[in-house]
Amino acid sequence: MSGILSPSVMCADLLNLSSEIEKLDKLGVEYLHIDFMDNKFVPNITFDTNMVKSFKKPMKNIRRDIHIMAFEPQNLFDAMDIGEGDIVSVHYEACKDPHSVLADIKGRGAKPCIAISPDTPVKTVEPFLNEVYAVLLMTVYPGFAGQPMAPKSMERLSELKSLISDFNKDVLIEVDGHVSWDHCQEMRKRGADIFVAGSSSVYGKGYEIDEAVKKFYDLVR
Ligand code: S6P
Ligand code: MG
Repeated sequence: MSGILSPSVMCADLLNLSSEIEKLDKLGVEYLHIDFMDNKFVPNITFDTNMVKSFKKPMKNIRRDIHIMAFEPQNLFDAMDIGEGDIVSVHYEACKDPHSVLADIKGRGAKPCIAISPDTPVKTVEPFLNEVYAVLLMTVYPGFAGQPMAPKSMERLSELKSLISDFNKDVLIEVDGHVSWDHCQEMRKRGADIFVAGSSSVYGKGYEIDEAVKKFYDLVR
């Protein structure tokens, strides 16, 4: 399978979000990465639930990749209008009962994913491999764009890939955090499938978005 791109909308031009989404859609980009933060699980706020819902309006083919950095995320699903076509990541560290939260996402017709922060052991995801579409491996500490890669991220990616292979599961790996021009190819080699691209690549300086997207696909396909 080819590498899948998910540009992080918190790094886009926030005053022109409709046209930013339309541009990605026209370029054939698969996903729009939407970071939701509750200012409790992480010390920051990005978009509210109504905004997360509104992102659907300008979308034709591109789909929402909703990364929820909030405690007990199931309380937000109605307000975000989660349903078919969405992929939705919830943090292992933020749910009392991750199994039921993942089942709730699936019940709405969306694809459930489990996210883990850099200090959570990779093996933690093992009990969820039967239930998820993807594991979202945080390669920075959740909360902010523009951070350096967290230590041991590449080793953790390889460990996750072999865990999934050992269990013979058809589960994708999404990498999120400093997925830079310099890192994305190595991440691909180590088993990443979905790439969250932000300020260290497609929304960095020097490229128009169409050139940046093409360059990214050239590196990971
Ligand atoms: C961080 C968030 C990420 C960022 C992404 C930005 O909490 O989950 O999705 O938006 O890391 O990309 P970059 O290249 O600035 O790290
Ligand atoms: Mg994210």
